Amino acid sequence: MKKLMQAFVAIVIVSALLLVAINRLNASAGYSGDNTLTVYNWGDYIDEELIEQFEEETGITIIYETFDSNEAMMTKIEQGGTSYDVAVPSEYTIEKMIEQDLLIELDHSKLPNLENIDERFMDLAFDPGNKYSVPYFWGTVGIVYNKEMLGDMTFSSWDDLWNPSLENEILLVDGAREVIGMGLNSLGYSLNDTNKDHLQEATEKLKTLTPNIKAIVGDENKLLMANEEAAVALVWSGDASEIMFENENLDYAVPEEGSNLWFDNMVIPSTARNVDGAHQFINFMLDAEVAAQNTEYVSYSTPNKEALKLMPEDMVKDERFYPSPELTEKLEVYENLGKENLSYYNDLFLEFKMYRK
Ligand code: N2P
Repeated sequence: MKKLMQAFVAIVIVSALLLVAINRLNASAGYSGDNTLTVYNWGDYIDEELIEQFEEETGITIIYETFDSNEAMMTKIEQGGTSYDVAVPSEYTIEKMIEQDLLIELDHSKLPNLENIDERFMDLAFDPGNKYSVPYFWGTVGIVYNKEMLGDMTFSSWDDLWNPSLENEILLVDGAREVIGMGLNSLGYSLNDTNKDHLQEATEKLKTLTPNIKAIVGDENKLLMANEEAAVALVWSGDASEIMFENENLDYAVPEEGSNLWFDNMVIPSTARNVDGAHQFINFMLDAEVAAQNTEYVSYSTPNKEALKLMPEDMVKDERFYPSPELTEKLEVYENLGKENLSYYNDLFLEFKMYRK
């Protein structure tokens, strides 16, 4: 009888221990939010195979969402409905998010692959010491055009877009800073101009471009240009690079009056639930092989110097997409102009879009 009692007690103890263990396992399997990671990135901005690879390597499930402008992304993060663990804003938006306490400081000890990034892209004015953000892709704003459809036309000046022979041939990227900025640059003003008269003047000038504009579009611009449904588009450099592999009649130019140099960096929003997983994901994307695969797939310019060594030479040596420091020095980086000025840019962009209707 005593033996039976001992066996019973042993079973009870073992069961209790098993229960505790199962609970722990459950907790780490996501019931506590530990095992998923919500990533918020621009559209067409990752090789999705890499998402699967990360999931297999870590056991973390990624919930992946996309946005098409800094403004849309930031509004969503401010509202806080979804808790994003990683996001990829551009420089002026990063500055704004730091100011509004929307980002957490990164733990560099968890990002050993950060050493793969070229110094040139570290410690920039919008985030000194990369306290809150690390480089993902970079590029310029310029004009992709179809040499075959346009004969010997070139785009050394923004004003070339106003050529009457381009009637209904131009696509514009759907970005307030990009389009208003193009208007400002074409008048010789800075991309960061906040003088209301200059901004009005730029908007009025843009309105006169209306007959030449076919559409204001997002990522569809690539398909339309690759299929020769338009002859010219104002784009981010990487979009041009991608479609130039598909259609050899296309070329890319940055007009001489100047243009925008931009940086998209990875950040961890303050609403993040899986801060450790977020660091793991960021470090994974900074790995040389991962970054090389991602860059070959997405076609934007990588700041990862170790990845460049693994990529095809014709891609890396192309000055149109890897402009030298001497060339990029002539370009302007968007500054955080403050809430009021930024909403003025957005209002003017809306006014311009309405005018077209
Ligand atoms: C990718 C868009 C890149 C955004 N589709 C440039 N900041």
